[in-house]
Amino acid sequence: MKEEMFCEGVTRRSFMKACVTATAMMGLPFAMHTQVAEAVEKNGNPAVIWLHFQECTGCSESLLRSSHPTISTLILDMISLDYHETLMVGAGHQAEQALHDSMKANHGKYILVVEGAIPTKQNGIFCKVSGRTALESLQHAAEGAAAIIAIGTCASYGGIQSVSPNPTGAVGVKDIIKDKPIINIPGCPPNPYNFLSTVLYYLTFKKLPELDQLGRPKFAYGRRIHEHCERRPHFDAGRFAKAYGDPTHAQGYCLYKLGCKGPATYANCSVQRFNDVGAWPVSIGHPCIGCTEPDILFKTAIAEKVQIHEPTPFDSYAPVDLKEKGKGPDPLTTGFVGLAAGAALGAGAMLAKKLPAGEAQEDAHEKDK
Ligand code: FSX
Ligand code: SF4
Ligand code: F3S
Repeated sequence: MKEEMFCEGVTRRSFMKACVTATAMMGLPFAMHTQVAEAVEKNGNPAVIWLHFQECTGCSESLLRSSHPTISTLILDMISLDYHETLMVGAGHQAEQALHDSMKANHGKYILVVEGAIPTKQNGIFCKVSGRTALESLQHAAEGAAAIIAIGTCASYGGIQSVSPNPTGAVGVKDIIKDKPIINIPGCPPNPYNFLSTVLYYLTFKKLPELDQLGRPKFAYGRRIHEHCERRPHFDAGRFAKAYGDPTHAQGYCLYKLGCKGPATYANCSVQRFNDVGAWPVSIGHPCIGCTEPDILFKTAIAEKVQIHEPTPFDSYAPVDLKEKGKGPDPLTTGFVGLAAGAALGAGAMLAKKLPAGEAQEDAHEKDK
């Protein structure tokens, strides 16, 4: 039987699955996924202007490289992407015309997405597109925007360009635009689901999601990744990887002693993994480098250990059954996590998994040394 399509390249089933995932991520009741889906169908296609400044385009890449059910297709079908320098077919005057026309026709209504930092020294001469500095382009495009999404750590806080001595005076959108609602979706690059969920939230409720003090949606950045990391039972049991590639690393032990910043990093990548391949840095053996945190990424050495402020109480350590290797939640688990947000997780009942058999506990109790 031929599957019903939501749009070209996305089946209705995939579309509904993405709505369920996004609904759970937003911490909304399961039943609301139909409201989210209806909102997309009714209010979809808001005009979006996407500007690129100082960055590596990894944010767009991570969105476009998402595998089936093609989050990118879904996003690109939900919005009317009127201007995006690396995606649009037009170039030169044609592209400029498209930008001008969209800003005029959708004045006060379009969503402005900014990728990359904005250089401010010497009147911003370090980044120019079409004869205009990034500073001028941003100020001009922000004027008619209904809301601004700063995608990636660069647009949120300045990112790698702003690292001392910050030769170009790079800053994030919030440092320049003061009179518009701004949502930060940090991450270098950010998880495309966070962008998708933010757009869906806006389409469904016609307002911004609740933000934290750094302007990030609380539904995505409300908890530290350490709270639901698949290696957490090893942390609690005091088993740490000692070096890259040695048996402790290969067995999936906690990466804290290799410098993992998970205990101080607010993000959801340990729950809603990147795209559909189910990967995130810690799952593939690399310590979290705190890419969503302005004071950690590029400011703390990779091997440097972060302070543990809230150690797990002894009586809530994960059970250690010695048969199965620890493994994390799959994307379906997201639904449960989202729906149980604040309850189970807040109570410290993290997604504990059982641990491998017969492992030496020579590292046990070493973690605070
Ligand atoms: Fe920055 Fe995005 Fe890092 Fe790169 O463009 S957040 S350098 S992944 O791509 O802005
Ligand atoms: Fe996971 Fe890192 Fe926390 Fe270890 S320190 S449990 S690897 S987030
Ligand atoms: Fe970034 Fe750390 Fe997640 S580096 S992608 S916040 S694991």
